[in-house]
Amino acid sequence: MLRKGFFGMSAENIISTAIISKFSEKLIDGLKLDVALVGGGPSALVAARYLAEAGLKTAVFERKLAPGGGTWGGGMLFNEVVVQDEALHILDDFNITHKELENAPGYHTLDSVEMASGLIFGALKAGAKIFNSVSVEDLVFKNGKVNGLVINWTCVERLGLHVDPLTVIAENVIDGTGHPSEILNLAVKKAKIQLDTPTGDIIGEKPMWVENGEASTVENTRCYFPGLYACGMSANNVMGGYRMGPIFGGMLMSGRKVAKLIIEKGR
Ligand code: 48H
Repeated sequence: MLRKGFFGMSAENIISTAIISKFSEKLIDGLKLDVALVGGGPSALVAARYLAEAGLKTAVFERKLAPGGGTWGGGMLFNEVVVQDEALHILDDFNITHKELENAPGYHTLDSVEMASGLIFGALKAGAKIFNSVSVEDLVFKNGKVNGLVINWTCVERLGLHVDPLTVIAENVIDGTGHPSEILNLAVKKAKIQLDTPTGDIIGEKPMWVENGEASTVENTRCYFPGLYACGMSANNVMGGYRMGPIFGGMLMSGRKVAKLIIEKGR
């Protein structure tokens, strides 16, 4: 039996007020962060979990309604993905089920829907906040350092409405936007930043070479400008790594690595 709230508030008023006030609390709390992650793909979700677990105030800003990035669709919409031995400990930390291939030891398959939902759940349970349907459209850039993000609702972006954004201040920004490296691109084009790459610019992703792509994704996960890191496919793209298709160990290990770099820097 639903009861009336204080001052005779109706059930309709109680529900709407609760949602507006709780979301506002969450958003106001998220305006000043230790780490802001752009994109809620697998690498960023892994990073968010370990960062939050280490006590850093962490939030993920994801353009789509559902975080998870390219995880959900497996390979060509067959909703299974492959992960190699080296990344199994991360799946285990998230309690995600995996099974070794009998004919190819070292390779494991898992359900991509369990992976996406497990990573989202794990990041949230560790204390990271996820703001979905929010697009990052610009950076805060002050005193030669990236200082945060400029955000707006994705529907505002999609409809091309002339609505000014809001701002999030963050000590560390991670570009987890996948193939397009959107945030590093913004940094180069708008802030005229020279990234820490051989050309100062984004080199651009190369074609498929699984082993090489997996290794270079992890290797290229690092800081590219004061306050600005890249993980996952974004890190691969910025340094001109090879793509690897629907094997996800590199993404998971990249998330683990960027979290470790930021946690260690903080000590
Ligand atoms: C808010 C944004 C913005 C923005 C983008 O691509 P993702 O899944 O990210 P990764 O790098 O963790 O994983 C890559 C993997 O999914 C993949 O594509 C692989 C392994 N490909 C191999 C191959 O050969 O093709 O997710 C990125 C997320 C998405 O959810 C976007 O919606 C989001 O970032 N995003 N969110 N503001 N400006 N740009």
